[in-house]
Amino acid sequence: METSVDRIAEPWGPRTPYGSGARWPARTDMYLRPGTGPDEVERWVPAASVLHSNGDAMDIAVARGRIVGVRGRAADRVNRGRLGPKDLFGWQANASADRLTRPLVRDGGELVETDWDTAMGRVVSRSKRLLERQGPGAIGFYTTGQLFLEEYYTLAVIARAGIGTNHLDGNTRLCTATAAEALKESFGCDGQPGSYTDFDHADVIALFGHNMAETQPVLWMRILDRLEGTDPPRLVCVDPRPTPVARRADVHLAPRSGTNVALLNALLHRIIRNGRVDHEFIEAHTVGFEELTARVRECTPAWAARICQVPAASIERAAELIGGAERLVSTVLQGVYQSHQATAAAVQVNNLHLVRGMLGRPGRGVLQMNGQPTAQNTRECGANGDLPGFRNWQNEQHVADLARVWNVTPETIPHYAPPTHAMQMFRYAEQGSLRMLWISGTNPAVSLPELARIRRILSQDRLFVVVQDLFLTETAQLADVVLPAAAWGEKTGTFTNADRTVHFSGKAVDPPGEARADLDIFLDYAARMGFRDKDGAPLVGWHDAESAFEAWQRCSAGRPCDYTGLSHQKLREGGGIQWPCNEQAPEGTERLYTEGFTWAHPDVCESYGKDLVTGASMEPAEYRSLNPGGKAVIKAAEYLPPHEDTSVEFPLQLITGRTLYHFHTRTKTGRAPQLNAAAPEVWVELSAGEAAQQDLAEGDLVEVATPRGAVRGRLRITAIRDGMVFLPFHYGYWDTAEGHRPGGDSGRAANEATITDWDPASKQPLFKTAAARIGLVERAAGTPAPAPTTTASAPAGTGGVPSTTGGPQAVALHTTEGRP
Ligand SMILES: Nc1nc2c(c(=O)[nH]1)N[C@H]1C(S)=C(S)[C@@H](COP(=O)(O)OP(=O)(O)OC[C@H]3O[C@@H](n4cnc5c(=O)[nH]c(N)nc54)[C@H](O)[C@@H]3O)O[C@H]1N2
Ligand SMILES: Nc1nc2c(c(=O)[nH]1)N[C@H]1C(S)=C(S)[C@@H](COP(=O)(O)OP(=O)(O)OC[C@H]3O[C@@H](n4cnc5c(=O)[nH]c(N)nc54)[C@H](O)[C@@H]3O)O[C@H]1N2
Ligand SMILES: [Mo]
Repeated sequence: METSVDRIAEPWGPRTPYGSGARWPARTDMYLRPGTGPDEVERWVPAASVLHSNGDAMDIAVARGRIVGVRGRAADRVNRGRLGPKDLFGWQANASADRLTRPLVRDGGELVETDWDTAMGRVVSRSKRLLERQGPGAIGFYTTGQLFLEEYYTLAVIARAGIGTNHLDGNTRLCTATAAEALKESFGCDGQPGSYTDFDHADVIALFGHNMAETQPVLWMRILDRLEGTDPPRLVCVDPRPTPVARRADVHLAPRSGTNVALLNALLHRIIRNGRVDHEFIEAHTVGFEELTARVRECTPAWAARICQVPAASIERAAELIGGAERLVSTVLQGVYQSHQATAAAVQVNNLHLVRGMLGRPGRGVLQMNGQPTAQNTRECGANGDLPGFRNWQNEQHVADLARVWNVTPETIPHYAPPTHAMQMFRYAEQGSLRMLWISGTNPAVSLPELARIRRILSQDRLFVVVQDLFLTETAQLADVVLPAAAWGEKTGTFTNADRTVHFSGKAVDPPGEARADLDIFLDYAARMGFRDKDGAPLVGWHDAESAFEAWQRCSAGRPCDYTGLSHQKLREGGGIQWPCNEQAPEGTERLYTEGFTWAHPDVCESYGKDLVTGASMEPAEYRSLNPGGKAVIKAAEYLPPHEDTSVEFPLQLITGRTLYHFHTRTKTGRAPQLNAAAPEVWVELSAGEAAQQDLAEGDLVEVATPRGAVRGRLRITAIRDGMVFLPFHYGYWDTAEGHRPGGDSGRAANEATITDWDPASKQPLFKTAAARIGLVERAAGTPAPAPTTTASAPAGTGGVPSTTGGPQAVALHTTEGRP
């Protein structure tokens, strides 16, 4: 059956209900540029989405050398043909007239166009001078969760063995550092235990600080289809905002921000008290249960209710659902990772699964979610604060093994301390020990906390800044050298989604002008720098995406993220496959830990764990005595109050986050007309009660201020909890209508106001815990806030706010498989 739907007005499209344990029916979504018929498409090039971590598989439609649309792949395990609004419309940004097409260098204060030789020449001569005068510690690399596996691996080899610096991290630090840390703390190693197919079996699904409906809309479609089918699962949602998830939940807990640990400890308290634990599983597979029991003994629902400001009865009800589940799936995302006590809270969700034995079987899984499309690869390849292949920097044998793969001496690879995290790299730049920062695929002048400070750091004369991007972003405008990169659809590679599914993404069209694939830029740098291995052969011995993939396969061999059974060809032809994929598991691995926690053993684990309060790394001997047999670690945590709490001067909690239609700093979604129109400007959310108290109304222009800075936007009154203000963080000072406003304070980026503070264990910044005040700037005069009505920002009242629609430009096609 074929239907067409305005996918701005109806972001999740039509339902295809299915029952517990059945296969999710296919629904193929397609959007072609208006006026283009399917018969005009000359080629369909396999790819997957890069606008979230879900890995929606799609084909890119090409006609006359241009991308003209996209279509979901019905056979793929991840999306069974479905696409979200950003997948459907986001590709249009590729053809934007303001793409970077030539390198730029700063001359006499201005950025001017130049050729690649000149631009790379400057990067190479600065690198060599710094290496000679100050050593490798003067050079840092800040990358992303949005390049391809082949690119991260090449960058990791360049930084860790070529330059020999410890300063390499991704913006994954802002994104999924806590996911990685929580997995390491509980299971000894990164890698999602669960699988998306667990949603097909679950009888209870619990989402912790995860607005899945807006941030992974295709996975939410899977849950919606279960909710409409036979034996629907029960939903628990923990989120202070009235998200579409919260609206569908059987129990919605809306805690004060920063109180996740108190809430989770109360859930654990009830579950243990009521004997809803699997003693056999605990005995066979875990250590630490006694300590957890003691830690949560006093954490009654009534105690947590006071801290979280949610009804104790609701906590009890949630504990009953989770405690009674036979097939429990939990997901965790930024409401935990970017909030106070991030790692401690994320680990308690793992503990819920460990004490209930809810792992390693269909419908029993935890997903410490990723956010960015390729964040998993940043971590695997060691382009974040880890060594490649989940090797342990504190384990000499792991370092020696990596040195063997690279044919360098172990001393070449810095491992005297944990790899430097991004927040520390910016601190080193601020203090002056870091003199060159190469930024690829991220826009820190909008996405890091406390932007006035970030602008100050990046504009220093003594810091040489290289920015590699598609556009002249807020960050690129502060650079000394700007390198124009090819985008998704213009280059070839692979990447891995949140449930370990690896996809191939092909080159559909040529990049504009002289723009080059990130891989080619890194390879060019390696060649110009002349990096050698210990026998004098080139350190980076590959020359294209396929040979880079093969090099990575050698590095991943025998590791948890084993790619040896995959190839570009296999992925291109067969669609997504979950790692590990090797001789023992040639079709990939659906679930980890079906036979015990194999990667937690002291000899093989990626990390010995950290103190969740101080962040201090545990010593190998400590871990060995705690966990000699390599079981899962149940790590308890005490609730501690947030560092920056509300006060008389700053009475509101400030949280920040996303809306369905935009991706991050909008370099792509702001250039896609349908997406831009759905949420064209920043807004501010407040509850009706709070607004009445401050004498504010829908559409009023207000200012949200913290000790760091202020943001102005129009007010949207929603069903958000009292005492809280929400800002979307998407809006920098770049604007389609107004052009560039370089320099100065934007007044509309949420991060003007956020705090420089991070979780002690994962080092992830706390974008969701700060104190603020709000004040009126100008009355509305009848204009509502420019916030979508289809999402968490839906107006609390009904009157006066027109519904968000996309019109004829936003109509997509759906072909649905016959009802099972
Ligand atoms: N549309 C869209 N989708 C995206 C992205 C995007 O930019 N736009 N980005 C992708 C990326 S990189 C990421 S990381 C993910 C993020 O995906 P999510 O984590 O789902 O998105 P956020 O809006 O950052 O935060 C989720 C929720 O946390 C809640 N929250 C805030 N403070 C607390 C707290 O203390 N406790 C609890 N329990 N909840 C709290 C907020 O109310 C918010 O609804 O989305 C991915 N998908
Ligand atoms: N206040 C607040 N701040 C936050 C968050 C929050 O919830 N609240 N969330 C945080 C999170 S989870 C994340 S992930 C970050 C995201 O923050 P950023 O990574 O800074 O945001 P993006 O806009 O995705 O920036 C990616 C950049 O890479 C460019 N790009 C895209 N594709 C390519 C490519 O193939 N090659 C190259 N070289 N460049 C490319 C894009 O044009 C864009 O400039 O923001 C963080 N900041
Ligand atoms: Mo993220």
